Amino acid sequence: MVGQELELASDLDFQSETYRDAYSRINAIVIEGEQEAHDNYIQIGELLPELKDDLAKLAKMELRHMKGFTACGRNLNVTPDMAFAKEFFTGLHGNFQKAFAEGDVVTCLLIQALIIECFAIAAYNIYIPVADDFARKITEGVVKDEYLHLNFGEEWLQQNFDESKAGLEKANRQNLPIVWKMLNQVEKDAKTLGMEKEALVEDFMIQYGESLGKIGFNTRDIMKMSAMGLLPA
Ligand code: PL3
Ligand code: FE2
Ligand code: FE2
Repeated sequence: MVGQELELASDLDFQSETYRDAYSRINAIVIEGEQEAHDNYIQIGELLPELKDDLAKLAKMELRHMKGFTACGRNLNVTPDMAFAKEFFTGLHGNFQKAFAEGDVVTCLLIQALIIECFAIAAYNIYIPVADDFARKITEGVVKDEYLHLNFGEEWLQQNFDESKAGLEKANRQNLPIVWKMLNQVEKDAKTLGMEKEALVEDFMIQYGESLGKIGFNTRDIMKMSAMGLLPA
């Protein structure tokens, strides 16, 4: 596996038109994702006023990530396709805003601190071995922070598990299929950057399943919730 990745990495031409075209969309997705993550943590802070300062710190990290990835695109002379990226996130964005308007902090945390962070952790870990030197260093720093963000969500949901369980199951059913759709949309461009969809799916499911286990779900629950991803969005 590692050998295969290294071989692929050496085949990549970061300056080619094909690579840069795919990067214009993937880079935009990551920039938009980090910006929305910032906004989401600020909003979660409004729902959890006692944790507002902690959440503001997480939000600030997201802005740093956004700037780091903006520099990665600039370094390759790529203009990020931000309109594409906004569209890419509409499903999760709309569901987050709806939950926020209802004061539904459990759904907000599931979308941002579990689903989006697990998606980011999987994507960044798969990207690191095939990235250009500049982007690799930035991404290595970013992914460490994402584990902290995931951990924040896990801890809050674990401490409030009994009251959150049903809400988490419902939010999982509504949002996991959207992630599957997003993965399919990004599959071709990710492959151009040397990232395989199978690896992304595998890393995402391992990370997400582990998180659900830490929060308090048993194996049977986790299997059931994972299978929900396969139902129509
Ligand atoms: C939360 O902190 C960040 C949210 C970002 C979401 C990223 C999703 C990435 C999917 C596309 C995979 C490509 C990764 C390549 C990195 C330049
Ligand atoms: Fe981030
Ligand atoms: Fe994050």
